[in-house]
Amino acid sequence: MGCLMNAVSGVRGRFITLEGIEGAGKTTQLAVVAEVLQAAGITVVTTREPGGTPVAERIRALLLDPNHRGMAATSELLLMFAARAEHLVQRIIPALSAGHWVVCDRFTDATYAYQGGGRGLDQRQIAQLEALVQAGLHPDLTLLLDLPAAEGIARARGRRGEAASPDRFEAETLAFFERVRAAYLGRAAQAPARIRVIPAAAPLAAVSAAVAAAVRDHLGHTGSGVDAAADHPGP
Ligand code: Z5A
Repeated sequence: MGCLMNAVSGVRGRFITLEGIEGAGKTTQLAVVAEVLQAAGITVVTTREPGGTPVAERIRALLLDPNHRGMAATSELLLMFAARAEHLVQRIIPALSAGHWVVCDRFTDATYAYQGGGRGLDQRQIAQLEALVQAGLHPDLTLLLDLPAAEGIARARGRRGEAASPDRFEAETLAFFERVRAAYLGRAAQAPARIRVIPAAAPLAAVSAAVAAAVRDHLGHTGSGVDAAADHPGP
């Protein structure tokens, strides 16, 4: 724990996360964020949660496996944070400490939205795990891609194809994703300086333009930050 605190205090790069219900366009927009930052001369590490390291990707496979549909919600919560602990120590903190910017597809806001809003777990328990695992490290900027749950589900279904079987989260109900969306919007209302809500039901070009503008705005506020080292693509 002491080691993590020391590592966090040495962090120099910036941490940007993308959030939203399934099909919101996070994976698509991650590339836009990376492109804007790279054009500003910043070294970018892209990654995702759950996942981003070999151990965390193994945990991801457990979490998404539709054969584990009966997994207890508390087990799911602990696995999310186990994957996150590994991801932070092995990948995110070293990258930030090297002065790189990390752009991550989902982070702890997803835990509040899915395990808190979706599964109904106590937000205070999530906050305790967040404090333990993150030791005060939080995203500097979060882009919340917001769209009606039914639309996100339809997009995700279209992308994977009607014939393919859904993973453990994709198999959830519309009501589940509506609770997740509401929890995300609730968090955005509580942290408006960090979480920028981007309307994501708009055509792709409009969403990409809004995402690029939000990142440029953030760059303007940070006055950042040129690092000409090599690029490090994520998984
Ligand atoms: N989870 C959790 O419960 N707790 C946690 O703490 C964390 C995660 C970290 C895996 O996440 C699951 O883990 C996730 C929550 C849970 N499950 N769910 N649901 P994931 O991020 O890997 O899986 P996902 O949310 O299902 O991602 P996704 O379906 O890939 O969605 P996306 O990345 O947001 O969307 P996309 O792939 O960029 O776009 C989807 C399709 O829509 C694709 O065909 C695009 O071309 C299309 N698209 C994108 N934008 C547009 C616009 N603007 N118009 C039209 N079409 C568009």
